[in-house]
Amino acid sequence: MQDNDRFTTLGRLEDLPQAYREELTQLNLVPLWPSLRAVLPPHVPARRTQATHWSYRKLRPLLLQAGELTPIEKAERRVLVLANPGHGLEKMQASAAMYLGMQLLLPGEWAPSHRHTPNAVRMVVEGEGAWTTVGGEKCPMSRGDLILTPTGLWHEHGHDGKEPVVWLDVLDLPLVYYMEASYHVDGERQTVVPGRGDRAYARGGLVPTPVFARGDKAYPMLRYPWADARASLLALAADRPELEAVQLTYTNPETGADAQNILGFYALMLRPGQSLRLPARSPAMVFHQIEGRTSVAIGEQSFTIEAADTCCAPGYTAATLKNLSADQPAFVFIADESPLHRKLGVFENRG
Ligand code: 1HN
Repeated sequence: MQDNDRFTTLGRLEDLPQAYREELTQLNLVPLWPSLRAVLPPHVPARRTQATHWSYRKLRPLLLQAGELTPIEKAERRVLVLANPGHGLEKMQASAAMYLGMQLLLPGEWAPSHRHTPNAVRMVVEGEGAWTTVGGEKCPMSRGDLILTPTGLWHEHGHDGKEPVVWLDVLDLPLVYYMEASYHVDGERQTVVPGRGDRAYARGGLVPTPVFARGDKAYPMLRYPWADARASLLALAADRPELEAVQLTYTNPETGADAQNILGFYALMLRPGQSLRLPARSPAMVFHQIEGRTSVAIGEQSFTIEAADTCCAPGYTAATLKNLSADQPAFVFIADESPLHRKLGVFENRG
């Protein structure tokens, strides 16, 4: 018998005398060895997260129906959660650390001000005229804009336009809830204060430099307009024809670090007809199609994501994305758990 075979079959709970097991239970004690392989499987972690696709064409009528069924006063946030069946729908998780929801705000509605410990971002899916005020900064919402509502900052949503507005919420709620650190506080309507990060930090590499005092905001840029991200991707693709992955990271312009502490956010452009293999890395990923159509192969599964569709991939799994157009670029918004994995020291890239 080889050394590393010696311990592969461990004792089961049933192997222990009933009286002994009962005595352990009485004292809040549990034997480790019957569960050791489950919590520490060989080579690859157990993952509940399943590759899952949410079609916008299918969910949109149900979200609009929610607008008729439930007034905003009865919902506070009118959201259909994109729940991963691998975790159980009631857990409202897309992955271990990521929550996804599609939120509807109708013209004239107001989603009142509150703040909470989980970090959120909004990726605007459709409609014009809505805004989110975050920490006093009023952020207009247009398709593809990314708006941060980092931990602890007051935020409220309003809508002065004429058509329904929908956005994708991405939160680190499952992780913060698991940590028993998730709570919210209700607040008053915010007073809008002057100053817009998307103007102050409009050009990469140029940051405002006060002479007397450094900016004191932990999150100086709250709105990342899609027009700027799209133009940057096209410029990067044109400048670097050899570049395999035309990708941008949403960063904090003062520190250069990820925009938020736990989840990472990226904009990816696939050139016409391009196929891109993303290596198997430890964090789970979410893909949201902003423009075009992309086929996504995740392990044995594959989906076609159309504009406004969303899908997720478990960690430790390679994904291949292919732009299905031969003459137009495709644009994909990506969220992942990389900042969390890197900070915790468990990040792996297995190629
Ligand atoms: C939240 O505060 C919002 O402010 C959206 O729009 C979704 C999901 C869970 C917990 C808080 C929002 C949320 C949320």
